[in-house]
This record gives sequence, structure tokens and C-alpha cells, in this order.
Amino acid sequence: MKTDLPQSFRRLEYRPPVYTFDQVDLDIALDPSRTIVKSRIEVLPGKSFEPGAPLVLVGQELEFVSLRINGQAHRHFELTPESLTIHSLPNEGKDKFIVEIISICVPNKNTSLMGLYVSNGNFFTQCEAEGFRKITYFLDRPDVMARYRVTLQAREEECPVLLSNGNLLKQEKLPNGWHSATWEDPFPKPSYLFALVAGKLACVEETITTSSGAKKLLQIWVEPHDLNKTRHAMDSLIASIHWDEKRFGLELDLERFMIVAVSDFNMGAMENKGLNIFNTKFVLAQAETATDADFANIESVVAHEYFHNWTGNRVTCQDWFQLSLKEGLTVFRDQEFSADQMGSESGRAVKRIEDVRLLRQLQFPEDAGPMAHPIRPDEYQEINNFYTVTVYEKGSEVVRMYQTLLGREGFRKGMDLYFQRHDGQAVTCDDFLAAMADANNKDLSQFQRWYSQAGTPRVKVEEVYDPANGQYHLTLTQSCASTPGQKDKEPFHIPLKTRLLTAKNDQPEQLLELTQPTQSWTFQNVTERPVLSINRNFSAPIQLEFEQSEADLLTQFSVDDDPFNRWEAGQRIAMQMILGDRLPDAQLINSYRSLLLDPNLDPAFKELALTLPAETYLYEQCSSVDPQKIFMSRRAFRKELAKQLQLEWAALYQQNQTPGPFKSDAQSSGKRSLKNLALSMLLEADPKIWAPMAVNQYQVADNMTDRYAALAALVIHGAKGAEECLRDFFSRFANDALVIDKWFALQSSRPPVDGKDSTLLEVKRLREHPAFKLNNPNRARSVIHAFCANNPASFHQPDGSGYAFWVESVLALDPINPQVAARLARALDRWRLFAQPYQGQMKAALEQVAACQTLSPDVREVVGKALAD
Ligand code: B3K
Ligand code: ZN
Repeated sequence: MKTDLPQSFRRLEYRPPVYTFDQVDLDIALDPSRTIVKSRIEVLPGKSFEPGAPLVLVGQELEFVSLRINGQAHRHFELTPESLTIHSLPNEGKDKFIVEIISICVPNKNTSLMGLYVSNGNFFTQCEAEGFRKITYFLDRPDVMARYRVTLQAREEECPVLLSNGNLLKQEKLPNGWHSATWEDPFPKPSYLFALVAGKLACVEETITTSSGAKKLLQIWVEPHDLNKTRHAMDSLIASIHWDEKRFGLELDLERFMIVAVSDFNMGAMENKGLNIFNTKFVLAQAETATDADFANIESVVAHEYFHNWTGNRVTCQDWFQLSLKEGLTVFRDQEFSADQMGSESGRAVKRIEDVRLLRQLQFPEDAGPMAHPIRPDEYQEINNFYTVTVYEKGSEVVRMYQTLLGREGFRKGMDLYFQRHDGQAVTCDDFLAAMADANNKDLSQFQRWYSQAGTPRVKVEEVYDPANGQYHLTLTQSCASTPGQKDKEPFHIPLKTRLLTAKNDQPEQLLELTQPTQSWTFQNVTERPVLSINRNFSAPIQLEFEQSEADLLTQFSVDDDPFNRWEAGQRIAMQMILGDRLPDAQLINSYRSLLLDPNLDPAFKELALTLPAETYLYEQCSSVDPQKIFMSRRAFRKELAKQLQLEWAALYQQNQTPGPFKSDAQSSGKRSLKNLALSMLLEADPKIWAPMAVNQYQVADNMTDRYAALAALVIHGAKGAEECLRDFFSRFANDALVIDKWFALQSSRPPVDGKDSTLLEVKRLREHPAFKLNNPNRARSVIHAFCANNPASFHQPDGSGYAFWVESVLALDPINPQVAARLARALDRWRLFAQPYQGQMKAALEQVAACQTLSPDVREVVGKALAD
């Protein structure tokens, strides 16, 4: 029997292109069922050129029509389903020649949402990573950077708006009701940054003046009925532009910058040059329909895509293994931007805690599982599977460590040198490291291992206090578990911000650089036994192994001047108790109480401090996970916290009201978050008493944060009024897709109530709901992913019914949209960590999917790696 082994791509097999492109002219006649693409490409020898080499272009799902070279029909070519290979080039390809190709694609059959597709009757593209090859035959790789001139043609009635990258050159009326628009992008770019949008859209616009005094036109394009939900995105864009000028000296380089919202989109958004395309979820907001979290996410995604204009577009990636070069750096930039927007030091800390919580909840499991990879992977089968929390979030932590090691100014010098050297180029992570090292005269050769080694390093802490000599000895030992393909690891260069906490408050913060397997430090003049505060502000993305007494943790939880570590101490106590199946004791309750009553602390910080570690993070602390047991211990702990502090919760609920007109600033949203935690805790303590208050909040709320929080509290605690409010919510917002997504997601992520679990049944009913659409990624995720990935207690059923649902869903989604299916397939990554019977059933489910003969490469890679020994 012939077994087709999946094809792997390897980083070390990178070869520069044989040919490269200079000017590219595209002429695209848009028709949903038959779009004709004419390309005219100026081709030049590339870095790997040899005379006589054929020109190999890639193309997928295209109908080939014709080929001309230097104006003449050309017959020497071979066509496969994935390529067009052109032989017998003029003068053996040594001089510039012109290739003209005509091909056809079918946007309205394209459900993968890669390449050119139709959504609500409008045309959109998504080309990163390898979607351009679904539009025309091309050198679809990021190290081929060309200048584009694009003419779009369409029927004017159906597509009054025609957009592409860069500047609008001209618009023309054509015969038979057609019209055209020609766009030119002055900056050379790789094909993955190409975009076009066409259809019935409307825009809001503003003109701003940038630091050099230039005027720029900013536009946000949406469906006309959504125009009233664009203000926040526009404000976020303007703030991002100014921030990048101020913090990094980077100015907007185009005359016009456009954002377009689309409701069918695989991910969050895409940074196409001058024409960002966004999932509606990350553009549209108004107080009545979007929560504070939505507002914050919009601000950070708008910033992220805008920041890519320099980190990603002006300087791009040599190959897709270098993805973190642009993504890790750009996430770091958007995190810093959002932190600065919070307007206070404690606001910054809140943002930092949220980011770290996400990293630990999602990236730590990835780094310990079958898909673990370094932030710069060495091998992939399907690049779309590597847009991961490792490449993005851990990548950002690695960039943050440069800043920690070099200081803000040193980091800025490194960034300046990076742009000075590489503007207009496609480069590697090594180039970034070299710029940082050279600008600061710092040896970062060992730091390089963060790019090449996967896995979360562990740092073991041993401490000895010597009162007689006033000395404190600290010994740190680092290790890192094996990950797929990487058995033994070399020591990392780990920056650890550290401070000894003493009653006298007389020890300064220091930066310890752990570079050896084991390293010791001695602190002098320590006149009392200190409490160690290490890895402050989470200066390195590691797991600490530190057997700190609960007394010391409580001290830290009350007095640590580093807000991150203060929060962290609370999380560690709670984690130890939950994993030990213990309830919070009187001392801990008292600490929580003082924290809640402390007038100097931000409500947002209090909310984070009282939110328990996520179940998936708790799993990672176990050698054999019993998901039901962890759910019950965590829930019992929460209930006790709710009951013991019931008076405080009731008071906080009253004190953190935000009367008057709705405001979306950090202070107001912090208050809402604490108030709504209080509401949820009150329902946890006693749903009978407190349900009417939640119903009332649901009914009178003037904003989505409060309305949704009240609804969620009712639903999660199985309180009276929940079903009625759910019905009301649906009819109130039936015309707003993003709100209806919330309605689906809330029901799919409803955990068991009082030992009763009917969520899977409910999820199956929701799948039959008239408003459910498997083809729409947001909607599919709001039901299927919400259940399989965000509702661990209902998903991990001892009878395996959750896994059977997962098998069905992966197999149903894969033929429609491999990227969305592959994301779902990741839900069983950690199967080996689970106890029986879960483990055996998860394995069987993975095998069932793997047995399907027609899997996409995306899903094939995920299940193949999950099952590999
Ligand atoms: N660069 C895009 C992600 C593209 C994902 C392709 N599968 C969004 C971003 O990171 O900004
Ligand atoms: Zn990005």
C-alpha cells in the first residue's frame, strides 16, 4: 500500500529565489462565479539564478487561460494543479522579461476564505500566508517584493466601491454598466500583503497631520448600517499613529490608510499595505452592543495591524519560519501601546497581568504539547498552523526580554538600527538580534536560544538566609523539558527582575541574568529574613519552582510593591489550595478582604486578584489530570470565597456603580469589571437571593458590559430568570451578528450547574438553530470552539460524548474551512496529560479523525503530531 507521508518544509532548506519580480500589473474583472485575472509581471534573475533555469510559479484552484512572454504567445510550460513551470525563457532568463498570464478563479465557491472570496455579496481577499496563489500564478513567497499597480473592474451597481493597496490613480466608467479603479502602491511588497475589496460599502473618514506635517486620509469602510459603530476604531487608529511616532519615531508612509470590516474572516485582522482587512468583531463597537473587553480588543487589534506597517511591511520576513520576527515584535508593540493607553502605572500592571494570564492559559500548554515549537519553528507541514500563541505571545515575551536587558533606550537604539539596516528588505530573526546586539554592544549570542529551543524553561529557587552575617544566598537552577524533536536543551539567557522584600524596605530591585545551568548570588546587608520577590513583572516567560511557605506568599500578596508579583502570590496560594482540594482558610480570606477594602488599589486590579487561575492552567500543574475533579475543587473554592465575603461583595457591588452617561475609559471599565465580579460572586454564594438583582441589572443596563455580565451570571449559576433573559437577549439583538455570537457562545460555554450538565445537548440544539452557520467562522467558533475549547468541564465527559462531538465537528468543518477546523483540532492536544478514562477516549477520537482519507494538510498535521510517539 502506498502511504503518502505529509510533506514537510524545513527552515534550513531555505534558498533565495531563482527569479524575482519588479513591477506587477494586475487587471482583475470581478465576477463572483468567474473572475478573470490578467497579470503582467517584470521578471528579473534572483539571488539563486542560473542561466536557463525555468520560472516556477505556484497557483491553486485556478483555471489557466493563456501565457505570453515579451508579448508573444509562449508554449513551453507545464501545468500541474499547484504550479505553472515556464521553460525556454528569452536569453536564458538573464535579462528582464515580461510574463503575461490570464487565469480565472471562482470567488463564490471559495469557503476557505483564503485568496479572493465573497462575503455578504462583497469581494474580499486574504493572502497571508499563501493565499495569493489562489488569485493568480505567482512567486508567492515573502522574499519576492514587487511594486503593484492594480486595476479593478466590476459592475457598478453591484460594486460601487473598488479598493486596493496604496493610492487611487484613476476611476473610469466602462460600457455595459461596468466601471474600474486603478490603484498604485509605491512601496515594494510581498504578495501576502496584496489586498482588494469591492462591493457596497460606506466609510467614515478623517484627515490627520503626522509628525512631519503631512496630511493623511484615514478611512474605515463597513456595510452602511454599521457606520455608527466605527468611532472607537477610528479613535484607536489615530491614537496608534501618534503613539508610533512618539515611542519609535515611525510615521505613516502612505497618503491614505484604510480599514475594511468583513463578517466572514478566519482570524482577527490582516495588515495588507494601506488596506487593512478586519473581522467585524475587531472594528464595530458601540456601548449598547460591545463590552469593555471588546473595546479593549478593538483598540489593540487596530494598533497591532497599524504597527505592522513598519514591523512586517516595510521590513518583512525572509521566509515563514521567521514569522515571529514580525508577529512577536508587533504583539510587543501593541501590548506596550495598550499599557500606555491605560494612563497609570497600576493600569499598566493590569494590562501586564492580563497578557501573562493569556500566555499561561494558552501558550504554556502549547509549549508542553505535541505541537510545541520554538518561536522560530524549524519545520512545518502547513504554515497556517503556525500562527500560534507561541509565535505571537511567547514571541512578544522574547522581544520584551530584549527591552528588559537593554533598557528602554537601548531597545529603541536597536530598533533604529534595525530600520536603518533593513528598510525595504525581507530579513530574519537573526538580523533583528544582530541589530539589538550591535546597537548596544551587548553579546546576545546565548539569548539566541530563545529562538531555537521550544518548551517553557523551569527555574528552581533555593534560598538560605544567614542572619549572623546579614547575608542572603540565592541559587537558581534552570531546566527545560524535552519537546518534539528536541531532547536536550542548552541553558537560556534569563533576565529575572528580583527584589528582597523586608520590613525596612531597604533592598533595591536588581536584574539577575541567569545564564548558567546553576548560578548563585549573595546579597549583603540583609538584616532580617526577607521574602523573595523574583521574576517581577514576569520579566521572563518561565515556570518558577519555588516552595515558598504560605505565610511568605500571604506576605507577598499583601505587601509586594510589584503589582504583578502581588497578584501572582495570590494566584499561587489559590492554585496550591485548589490542587490540594482545600478551601480558602481564614487567613487567606482575611488577605482577600483587606485587598478588596484597600482604597489605594484599582478596581481592575482587585478584580484580577480575586479571579481564580483558569482550569487549563491548573491542568499544566498536574501529572495526570482529572478534569471533573479540578472543576469541582475550583468551583468549591470559588463558592467559599463567595460566601465568606458575601457582605464585601454586596458592598463592592454598590460602590462600583458607574452612574451617568456611559464612559469607556480605564477607570470606568475597571469599576464595571469589579462590580460584575461581585455580582457573579453573589450569585455563586446564593442564586436565590441575588438573582433578582442580576435580572434587574440585565433589564436596566445601558451598555453591553453590564447587560452581558448580568446575563452570564444568571446563566452560569443556573439562576431563576436566566432562560427568560436569554430569550429577551436574542430578540433584542437578532439583527446584530456579533451580539448573537455572544448569545451562542454563552450557552455553549455554560459549565455544569449543581452537578447537572446538559450543555452538550444544548450545543447540539444550537447547531440546528436557524441562526447557526457553519460557514461563518465567528458563528462556528461561538458554538463549537466555545464548547470544545472554553468549557472544559462539559467537554471532558467521562463517557467521551464531548469527544464524539469534536470528531463530528472537525470532520464537518474541514472540507469547508481547513484553518477553522485545524484550530478546533488542537482542542485534544494535551490528551496524554489526562487520567483515564479521558486519555483513552481522546486518543480514540484523534484516531477517528486521522482515519479520514481526505483530511486537509492543516488538520492532518495537527492530529498526526498529536498521535506521534
Ligand atoms: N498577519 C495576520 C495573520 C494572518 C494569518 C494567516 N493564516 C494578522 C496579524 O497577525 O496581524
Ligand atoms: Zn500580526
